[in-house]
Amino acid sequence: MSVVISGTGLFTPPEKISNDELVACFNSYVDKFNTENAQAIELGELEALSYSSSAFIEKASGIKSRYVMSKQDILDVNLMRPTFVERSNDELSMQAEIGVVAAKQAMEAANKTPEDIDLIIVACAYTQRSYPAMAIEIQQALGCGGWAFDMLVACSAATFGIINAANAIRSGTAKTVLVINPEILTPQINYRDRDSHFIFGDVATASVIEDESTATGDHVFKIIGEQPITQFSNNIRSNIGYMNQCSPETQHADDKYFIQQGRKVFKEVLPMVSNLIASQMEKAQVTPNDIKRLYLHQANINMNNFIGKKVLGRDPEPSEAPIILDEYANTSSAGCIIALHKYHDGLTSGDKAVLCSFGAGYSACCLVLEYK
Ligand code: CO8
Repeated sequence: MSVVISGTGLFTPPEKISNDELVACFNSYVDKFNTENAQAIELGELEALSYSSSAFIEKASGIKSRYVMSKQDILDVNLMRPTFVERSNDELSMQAEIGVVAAKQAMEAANKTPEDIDLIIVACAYTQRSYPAMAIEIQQALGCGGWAFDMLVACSAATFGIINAANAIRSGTAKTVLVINPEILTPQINYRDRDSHFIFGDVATASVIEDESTATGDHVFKIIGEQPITQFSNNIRSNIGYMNQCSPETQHADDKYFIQQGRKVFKEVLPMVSNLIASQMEKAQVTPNDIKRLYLHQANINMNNFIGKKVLGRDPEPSEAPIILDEYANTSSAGCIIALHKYHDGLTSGDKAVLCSFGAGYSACCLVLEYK
């Protein structure tokens, strides 16, 4: 039995924030903070804050803009966070809503109807509530049967989700699976933190996974190699969770947002990922010359350039290792799926590709694909 990715979908939020807009708000906050705390700063009791800069952001990360679910309040210096009207239990929740849009597109691309889907996996960095599962809400919204569950693996959720889907198909517990990645990340960004205020955006992606024999989509990728890997690290961390309210004194502390040691992540994750891809290519008997696309996790352009060079043994052409983080920023697990969704033109039957995620945990996952 061969399992394939037979269709993908993408929901892009309607609002976009440029680096200049984000930096202007951050720098207004810096001015406000330094003015309000001038005396303490003068006395050496507090450190003055420094400006952020669009030039730094673009050079250090490659990010130029990001799409968001709530622009106005993120750029309001007195708020600096998205705000959403809480929906009633009878309304479709926001994360389910954007997941449904991406899922419908993926089903259309794969020529599938809701009746064909018998498993839905919502795989992402955060779910907006603990239960009922977002996946079960989406199952109802789409009118699918079968079963559904949520899983969280930070930036590797989508690829780990695809592997879970493939295993469900191989075991016979499902025939056609939707893996949905509704990544609403902006609520977890500390917009007052210069090191991380620029990193993430919101998005949703979806993929249909099925047996090769039932696939009729126009762009079908057969999974010919797969390996997830994890290794514990505190270098990317968020302590947000259901027990926070039990410690009221630290309930809203900065560690409840996304925090990372970016340099350490860079240094530690690069060899982990390069080795993982090399081992999977060897196992699938695929050479660097065979690889026509590298669909990599979209966190940092310098990281992707490094991995691309390591895998191919030369600098990849832009078309070989598509970059979407310039426009979308880091969208956690959805990033490599956006690249796959947008950049499959020009592939011909038999071409090989690598789909690879890496991020918090640490967690990484490499799928070797063959274009059908
Ligand atoms: N503007 C101007 N200067 C700045 C800014 C800024 N905004 N920020 C930092 N600087 C300064 C620093 O103060 C430092 O100054 P100095 O040299 O005087 O000390 C200098 O710039 C260099 O700082 P860094 O060393 O931190 O800069 P880097 O070149 O390392 O770039 C990056 C920072 C872009 C963060 C980079 O380290 C990076 O991308 N690392 C890899 C990160 C990565 O891949 N992380 C994966 C995390 S994503 C994930 O797993 C998903 C988690 C779940 C989703 C969470 C949703 C919220």
